[in-house]
Amino acid sequence: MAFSKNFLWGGAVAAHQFEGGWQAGGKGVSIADVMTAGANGVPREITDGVIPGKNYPNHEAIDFYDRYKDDVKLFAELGLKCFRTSIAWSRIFPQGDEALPNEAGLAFYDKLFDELLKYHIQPVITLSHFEMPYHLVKAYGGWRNRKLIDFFTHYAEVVFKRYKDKVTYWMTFNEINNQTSGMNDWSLFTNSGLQIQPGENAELLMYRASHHELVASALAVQIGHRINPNFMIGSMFSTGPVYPASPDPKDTMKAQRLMQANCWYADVQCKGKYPAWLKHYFAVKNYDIGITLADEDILKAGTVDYIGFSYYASHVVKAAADEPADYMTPGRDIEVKNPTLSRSDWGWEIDPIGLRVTLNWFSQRFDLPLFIVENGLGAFDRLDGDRIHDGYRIDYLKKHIEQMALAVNEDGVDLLGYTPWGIIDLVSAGTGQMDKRYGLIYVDKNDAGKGSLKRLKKDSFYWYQNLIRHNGNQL
Ligand code: BGP
Repeated sequence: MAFSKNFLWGGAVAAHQFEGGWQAGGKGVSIADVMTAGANGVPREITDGVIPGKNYPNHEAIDFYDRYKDDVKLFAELGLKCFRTSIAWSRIFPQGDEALPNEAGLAFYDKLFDELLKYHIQPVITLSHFEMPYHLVKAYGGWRNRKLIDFFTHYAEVVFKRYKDKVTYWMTFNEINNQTSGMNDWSLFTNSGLQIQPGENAELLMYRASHHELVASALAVQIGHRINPNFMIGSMFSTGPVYPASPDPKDTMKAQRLMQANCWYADVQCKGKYPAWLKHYFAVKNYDIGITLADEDILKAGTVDYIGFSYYASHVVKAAADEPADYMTPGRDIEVKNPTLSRSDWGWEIDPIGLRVTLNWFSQRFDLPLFIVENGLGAFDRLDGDRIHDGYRIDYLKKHIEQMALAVNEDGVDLLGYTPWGIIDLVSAGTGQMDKRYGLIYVDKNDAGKGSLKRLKKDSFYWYQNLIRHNGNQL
């Protein structure tokens, strides 16, 4: 195995899932601050503002805000070359629509980036990771409103200018494609701040909101390159192959449709234009998305420099017996368990070869450098004194890195780096729980929000440390 000497071994987190300090330094309420913790199969609730007495796990999270120096020291000991996090938009613009930024919020990220750079760890930054000021939802209806393009690009410009000498790798929106595949209250809210009212067409609003985000993203790419031509500004998609359940061509047609539906954002962000099938779909559905000629020019001029993506699992689908001719109707997908794969405690299929499939798929289709910015195993960990023997996590990471190496060495994929998700235990985005752990560093806190917040190194910490030391050549 041979990774380039500049290969970016790292770890990934997102501001709202680990910072805490939800009101510190003048931070405004973000959409993550109005989501409760789920429990035992009960999904997270999106409340109307912050309601006293409810359990909001992101408010304290793991208190990185106050402990960042000690945590960065652990990342340095681990040997990270880069660290992927996001900027909490509501720290910089508490309401989202102010003219002037909040200096205390900007200063926090200055301190954090300086601390990382002190140990030669490159910050890799997402501008919006399931996060926006809640005020933009209440006052403007989230991304359904075109005005958000101005608010977002203003925010992007402010942080690009401020950190132009500290950050090279950026991403605009985290898993921007989640809203199409999810199409439920949670995915629409976290991706676009959409709250669908009775009688509204959720699909139409989702496409409109996505279009606004894509225009904002393309403008941000252009603004960023003007501020620092060396910036690498990427997209970020949630990915995973969709396999047909059988050799029946209908199942292949269904699988292909789902891949298209999941990856059209990549066509827009990487090629600068909407794919023909989707324009056709808008016309058939009579959806007025509001795509102007000026928007089309913006999309063309603001294509990304690399493709960042998350990879956790693959999927298997089957066409319905009465599958409609367009194979598109939302909510009609029949997901089938893959008999050849095992699953995580949360039922996510573990498919290392699927990562190689994904790397090849993106590489052939877009011919851009790739960056795996999330991958990992959410699992229950057990303490054994002060140790956590998480051999299952090591096994997961090892098998994925093996496939990654094959993609680089055998298939010629241009891969910039690898940042496993939740390098330190944090609040799960989907469940709001702490006990769905991804970290190589354990944090003493449970689902009920109790614990000392003490950090402990898991077995996987030492394993990854050794792997980085040998630049991936010693699994
Ligand atoms: C991705 C998100 C992350 C993260 C991860 C794991 O979709 O970008 O924010 O949370 O998934 O998901 P979960 O936390 O639900 O296990």
